[in-house]
Amino acid sequence: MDTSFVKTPQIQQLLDKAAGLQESGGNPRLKAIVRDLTEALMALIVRHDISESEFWLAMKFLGEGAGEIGLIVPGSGLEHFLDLYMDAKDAEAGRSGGTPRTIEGPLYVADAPLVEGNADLSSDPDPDAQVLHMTGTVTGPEGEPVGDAIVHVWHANSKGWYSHFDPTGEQTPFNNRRRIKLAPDGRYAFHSRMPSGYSVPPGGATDQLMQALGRHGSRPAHVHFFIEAPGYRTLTTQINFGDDPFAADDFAFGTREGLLPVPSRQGDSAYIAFDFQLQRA
Ligand code: MBD
Ligand code: FE
Repeated sequence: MDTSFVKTPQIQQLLDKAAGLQESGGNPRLKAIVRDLTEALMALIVRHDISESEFWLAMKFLGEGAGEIGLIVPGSGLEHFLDLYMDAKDAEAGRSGGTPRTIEGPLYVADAPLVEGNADLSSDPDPDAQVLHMTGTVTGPEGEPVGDAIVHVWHANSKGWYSHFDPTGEQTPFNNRRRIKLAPDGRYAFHSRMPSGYSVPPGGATDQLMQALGRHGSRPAHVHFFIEAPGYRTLTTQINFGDDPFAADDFAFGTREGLLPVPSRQGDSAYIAFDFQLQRA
């Protein structure tokens, strides 16, 4: 996008004054960013010849959609852009390898129960769902087991709802959320009830935006992870189920090559073996 537009002296003056550049107080980095953000928005108005009614429609959308900003950000691709930007900076710094990072999303909750051994993530029965058994290792760059890792894991229930964010109010706090402390061999194992894919709230701001773009607001079934261990870089990632109809069409752009295992489904159970590799800090 060409962000240049004809800036008259009045517009320059307006930009500088509005960003506080003529004041000695305030935060210099923020001033510079606010100035450039405002200029970029002005350029957008000019480039698309945005009318007043379109402008105010956009402001209304931002105001009323603020409660769904956590969905609008991944839906817009911006959250995945942060992954790509971090990847590019890593490549430039000669850092590579390990399990790919991908978006956190808006539904993590800190301080989940800390458990050890073969962990049961479920606090609620969810009786119609298959049982998911997930196992694997956490290793470092040389394949060494990372024994003192903590694996934060969180996922939806079989209706696609996350505990703490379930509009039906049916879930126990921290259902399908745990922090798993690994044994010295770097192996993890947990079981829970199979999650379903997630869709944005019908009629909400994100849904309206997706419809206006001719898109949908659905994600494949997936499981989120943070993996932290002393001396290693914390990994934010997730697996998406490779056999989900949305596996190749995730509205949040959270699916990535190498993060799409296909569960082995056998009767009431489904199995996923997945190994994580961390980078050194
Ligand atoms: C999710 O479960 C999610 O992971 C993201 C990124 C957005 C919406 C719901
Ligand atoms: Fe999610």
